Amino acid sequence: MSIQSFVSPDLIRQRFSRAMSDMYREEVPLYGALMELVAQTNAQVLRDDSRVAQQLRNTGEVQRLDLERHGAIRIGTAEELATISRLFAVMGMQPVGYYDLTPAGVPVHSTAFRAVHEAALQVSPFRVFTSLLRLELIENPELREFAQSVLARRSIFTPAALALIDKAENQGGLDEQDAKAFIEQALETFRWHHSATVTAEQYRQLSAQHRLVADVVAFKGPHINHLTPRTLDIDRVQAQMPEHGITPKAVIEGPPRRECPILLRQTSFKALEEPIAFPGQSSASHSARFGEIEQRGAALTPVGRALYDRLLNAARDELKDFPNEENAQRYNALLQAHFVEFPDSWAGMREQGLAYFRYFVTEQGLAASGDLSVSETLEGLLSRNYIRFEPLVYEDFLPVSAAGIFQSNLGDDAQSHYASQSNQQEFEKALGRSTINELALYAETQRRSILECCATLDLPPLA
Ligand code: OOG
Ligand code: NI
Repeated sequence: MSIQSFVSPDLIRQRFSRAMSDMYREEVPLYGALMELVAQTNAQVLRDDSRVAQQLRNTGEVQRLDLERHGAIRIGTAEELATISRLFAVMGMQPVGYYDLTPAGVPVHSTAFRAVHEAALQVSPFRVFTSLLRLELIENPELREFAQSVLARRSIFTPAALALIDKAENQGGLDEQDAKAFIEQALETFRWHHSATVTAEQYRQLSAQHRLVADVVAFKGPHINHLTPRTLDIDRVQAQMPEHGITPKAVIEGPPRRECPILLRQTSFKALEEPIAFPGQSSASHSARFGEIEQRGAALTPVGRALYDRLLNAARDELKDFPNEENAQRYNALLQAHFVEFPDSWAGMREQGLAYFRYFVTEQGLAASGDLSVSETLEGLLSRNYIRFEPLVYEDFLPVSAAGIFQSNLGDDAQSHYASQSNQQEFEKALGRSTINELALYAETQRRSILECCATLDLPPLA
């Protein structure tokens, strides 16, 4: 079979992301309402704020905005994680970053599957935050063994999905017909199942250990638990949610509101109390699925990230409590006060090396391209307006924010403390490969953009 007949992994991902969105809209009607609210708000921001509109046009993000969403799943075993990694690879998604949630009392560690090259992200920025349950943290040995035995019996992939993953790996891709079948079959893994695989009493025990343990162990597969659209103004959406019958959590996770947004701001709301059926006649309810929105800003360098972490921790330390309904106003004020230290202009952030940027040749640059000296510097080209820059958008997640999202959706009684260290090695052993360092990806994209400018301007490579 010739290479030409394969559907590109980027297109498979784009189609899969759409199929998943359609499935989720059917399963969780509030998701449809949220998508509409976000689309309206984004259109309004693009109309009202010419600076933001121009920036998103320059970077091309405006074209991917409507496609942009992330989902999240929770996996039970190492074997499941290794296979999900192969499934995502068929769609050009790789595990980026390692997130340890145990310090926040959530017994999982995680990665985010996503495309890694800016050209691929442009076709579809679809991401899936994927957590692996750490059963070794369950203290009761009988319950732990029970959970292990339940998980060992289940198969979360359809036989056809497994066959198509093999086929894609062996052939190096999938043709049109196989790609279509793959999308249908892969989607089955993420579907919600109304019936539990354990008895009502076993569900109760698992749940008493941790709600998350029940959510992973008691069901047939890793149902997608939320699908998050990207908004251009999270405060505006948050303020309008109540009118649309949506009650968000009290505090927006991440940095405070700024002129020049950085990293990621997120808020979530409980979507559904689901009736579940147990073998036999009994039933109960389970809250598995929730809604979330996010606003993305600039990716930070290690220096910028260290500053962000320090200021966030300072605000939280001064609050002396987890942010909640009662202290939300004070928390926001503390965040604003501490983040005064973080420069709020793109130029300032670039000069201090706090964020990653993409560079573009300007009209003037193009006009001058034949006459430039080989000893040009980046700063020299910038100062004469031959090139300009835009921030690189953050494509990843934040562990403190993720912990806040987990907790608010699992219920407030879900906080526990685990005496365990972060274990990236163990996670990667389960995954069957190493995770990719997200900072290296941003640095490469920035570097590629500088090299492209040099090529366009007929200059030897800078930096
Ligand atoms: C994942 C929670 C984390 C985010 O956006 O940080 C997350 C989960 O609840 O499974 O989705
Ligand atoms: Ni999320």
